[in-house]
Amino acid sequence: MKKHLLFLGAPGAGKGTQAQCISKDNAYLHLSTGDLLRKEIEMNTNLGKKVKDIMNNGELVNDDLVLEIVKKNLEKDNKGWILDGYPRNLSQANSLNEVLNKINQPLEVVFYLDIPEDVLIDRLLLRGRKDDNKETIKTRLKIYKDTTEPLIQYFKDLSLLEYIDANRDLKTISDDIRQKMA
Ligand code: B4P
Repeated sequence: MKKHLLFLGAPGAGKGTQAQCISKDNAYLHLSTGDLLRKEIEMNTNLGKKVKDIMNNGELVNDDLVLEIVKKNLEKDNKGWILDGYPRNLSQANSLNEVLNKINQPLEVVFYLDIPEDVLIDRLLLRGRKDDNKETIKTRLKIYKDTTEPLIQYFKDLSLLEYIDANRDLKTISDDIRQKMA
């Protein structure tokens, strides 16, 4: 059973939803950079104050800030982990690689949740989080295409990529992921 997983996909593809479900099953650490950053905003920490406007505009938070959070959390004792929403660009992917080499916990599989754009826009508008409005979604999708999408080829070249059709019901998707984790 694979225990070092990464979920990749456009905003609203369902990375958080699936990562939560799979991490619960296996008592893995669910490391969502989006959730961790939102927590900092909620607690009004210095970091939270720095990232609030950036996130509400749908832009990416500074690489070094996110890396700090990821490192701190990966050091926690765990049975396995799921990275959700990290890395989001090539520089973050390289930093992650260095961190994982140091702790000797190599990535075993990357699940790429693929979904048509119109479906994810509808999903996000329905969810209605602060950054789920038409204007911000447009920004997030553009950043995704420009900076995150190249990671699909990056992980494919490393033979880590598993394609998941994310335009199905929740259970069918999780069953597919579980099967590919075995
Ligand atoms: P994230 O928190 O990562 O959120 P996301 O990409 O919008 O959503 P996700 O794909 O997890 O979708 P979800 O399961 O919730 O990022 C938010 C912001 O944080 C970024 O814009 C950025 O500013 C910042 N950030 C995060 N990581 C960063 C990093 N590494 N570097 C820099 N900045 C970073 O699903 C969406 C909706 O669809 C939900 O309502 C869900 O219920 C529904 N849904 C899911 N699966 C479904 C299905 N199969 N059928 C029907 N509905 C479904």
